[in-house]
Amino acid sequence: MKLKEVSARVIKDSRGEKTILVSVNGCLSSSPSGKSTGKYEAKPYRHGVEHDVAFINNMRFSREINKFEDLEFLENYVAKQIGANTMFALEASVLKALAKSQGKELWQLLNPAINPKKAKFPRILSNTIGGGAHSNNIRHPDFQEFLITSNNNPTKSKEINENAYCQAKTILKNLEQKEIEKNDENALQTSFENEKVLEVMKDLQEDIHDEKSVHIDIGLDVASSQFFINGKYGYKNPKKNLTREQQIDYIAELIKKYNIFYVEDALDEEDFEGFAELLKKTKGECLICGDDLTTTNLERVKIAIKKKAINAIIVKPNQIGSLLEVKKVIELAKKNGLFVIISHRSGETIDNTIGDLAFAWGADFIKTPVIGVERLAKVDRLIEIEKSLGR
Ligand code: 2PG
Ligand code: MG
Repeated sequence: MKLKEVSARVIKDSRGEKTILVSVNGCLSSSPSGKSTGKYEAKPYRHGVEHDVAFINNMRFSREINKFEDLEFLENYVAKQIGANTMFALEASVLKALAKSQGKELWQLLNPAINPKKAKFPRILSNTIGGGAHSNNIRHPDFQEFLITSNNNPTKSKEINENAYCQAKTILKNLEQKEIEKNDENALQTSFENEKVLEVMKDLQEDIHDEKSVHIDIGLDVASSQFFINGKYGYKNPKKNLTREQQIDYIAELIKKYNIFYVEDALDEEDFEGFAELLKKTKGECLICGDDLTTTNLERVKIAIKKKAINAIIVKPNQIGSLLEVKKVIELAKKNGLFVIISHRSGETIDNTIGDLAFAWGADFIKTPVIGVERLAKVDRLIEIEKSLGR
């Protein structure tokens, strides 16, 4: 396939911030953006979004792209001239155009060997109550995300997560005696401290079980690099400074007390050894996940595996930009028994590419709330795939 029409323009993401939209042969893709970003993420743009937009609009790429691996030609052409956000939007739109030209779905192009009757769908992991860097409440929990997940049937799981969200809102409203607002990724805001929110999550778990006979698991994104200052974990609500050892003990205690099944970025993004201690301490009872730690960067994933730091990994395509790299990261992670979680960013667009990536490459989870058009675009894409396969 020749790239006959390639263009780009600036659009606004769900936070109202500028991002890039790329069009290739009439197929569109756009990039999300993070707020609690990892230090080792690739730069989103080479010299700002406008520079990258101009580069794409002036591209003169003449080679044909006929399969996923041919993205390499494109990556050689754009080498170091665009940022990761632009690379993701460009590659995703090229692949959508290629899939269309071959009469295929994107997931089929991404994994020609997939068995669509048997391939599993990812479980939807939804931020339900939010704190940390995503909160604009003055007083808020220090942990960034209180997550839930149920099963791997997209249609049912969407309904359960939506239901749990409404129920969590009612619980918070009754306890706080005020209207509950949403944060920038549509999670519910509260002024409660971490443990109080975990109590709410426990109540939520019981309510959903009693009313719907469904079990939901509880997860956390601690996003601890955001409050790791001068070698200590500086909590504000309530105020306390924890050493690294105390942080490991604190998280391990919470995992036990609240039966938490998933904890992301419990330690600072530099502390592979701290992650390894926590993993050892929790004896595989909980998914100890890296996000800022690994930043979808193959070299950092190799270190994490070597140091036995994690048993789960967040994959955010725009942390690295190249979908060839994203695929390598997922393959390496799976080969080493890590659970794979493909994730949205806090600033999102209606792009649904990560739905196809998650299904095609066998991700165990997709991390996204089920509220708002930008997040639903991903969930609804999975449901569309599910329906098209008659499953
Ligand atoms: C995270 C994400 C998504 P951001 O930390 O996991 O919630 O946040 O996109 O701001 O990095
Ligand atoms: Mg995170």
